[in-house]
Amino acid sequence: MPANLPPQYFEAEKRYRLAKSFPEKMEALDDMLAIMPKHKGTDKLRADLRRRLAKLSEEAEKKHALGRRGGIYPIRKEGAGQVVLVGLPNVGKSQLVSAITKAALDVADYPFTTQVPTPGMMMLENIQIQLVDMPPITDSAARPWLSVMLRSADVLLLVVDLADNPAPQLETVIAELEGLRVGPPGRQPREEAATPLMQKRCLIVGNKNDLGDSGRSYRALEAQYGGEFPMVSISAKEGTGLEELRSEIYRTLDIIRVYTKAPGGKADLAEPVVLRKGSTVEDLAGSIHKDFRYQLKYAQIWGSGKYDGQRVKRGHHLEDGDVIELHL
Ligand SMILES: Nc1nc2c(ncn2[C@@H]2O[C@H](COP(=O)(O)OP(=O)(O)OP(=O)(O)O)[C@@H](O)[C@H]2O)c(=O)[nH]1
Ligand SMILES: [Mg+2]
Repeated sequence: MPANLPPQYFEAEKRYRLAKSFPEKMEALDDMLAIMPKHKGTDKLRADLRRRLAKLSEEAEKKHALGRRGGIYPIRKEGAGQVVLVGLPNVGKSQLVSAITKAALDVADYPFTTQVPTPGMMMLENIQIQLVDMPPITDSAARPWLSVMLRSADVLLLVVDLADNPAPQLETVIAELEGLRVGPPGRQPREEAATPLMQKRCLIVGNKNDLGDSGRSYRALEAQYGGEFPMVSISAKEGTGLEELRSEIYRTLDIIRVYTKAPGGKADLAEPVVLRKGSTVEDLAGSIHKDFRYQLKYAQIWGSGKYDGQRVKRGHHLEDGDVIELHL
């Protein structure tokens, strides 16, 4: 089957060949993957590009350029999901990440304090979620790898300062995202561009709700964007709204936790398997071992089955909290 690649693909490939730095190469590869039509004819090529991307990321890590401006590689994903913070300077991104993780970050009352992406882990019941504090999205020196980070993220937190006219901030952030070929689902890019927008789930965080007129500006923001985005109002400084933020992050990640058990045994509720919402018994089996997907005969389920221990087929949809016994 022919691959039928569009001309934009070859443009991205050219950029890849000419790229000198790891982030530039990775971004071009990422673009090639995004542009490539998905069908049987491109399966091999896609797998090959993915391998190249993984290898580049490994090499970049070996070089360990972290800390040097411009030579930074993306943060390795850890935990059940990666949440990347996006916002203008000084809105409180670093304060937010240090408030909900134990990461020690630089918080200061001047803009462009954060210069490199810095991860922190947040414990959410029995799973860990990675939050990545970022330099402001308007930091042009950070641009080559900002794009790589945004694309690898599972969720973007769009952080705005409620005390400083948040709606235009949000529009600037969304426009900057589009410039980096990333966007919230459902939005049309302003112009026809070579590379399609990679859609990312976004959550709006109105920060600094302890200040002046922030209540009113949050309500106005909600009226304008509430239908399109999930949103929360917090004060990272005073620690208010953080519980709601944590559960909103979980919801936006769109994941479920299920537990496996051996016949006759008990499920270990401290060790969930994290899957995308909508996953089936077959997906669960495949996530444990790729051969299990094919070897699976049936499963028994405690939770979303009609009765405990019910036999279900491989296509059965799982729900958060289900306990599964796989029979191979
Ligand atoms: N009143 C108030 N001030 C806050 C809050 N969150 C952050 N700040 C203040 O806002 C300033 C900027 O906070 P940072 O966390 O450094 O902001 P940032 O978005 O990481 O800034 P850059 O790294 O420059 O992009 C600091 O002076 C913080 O103390 C909040 O909830 N309320
Ligand atoms: Mg910062």
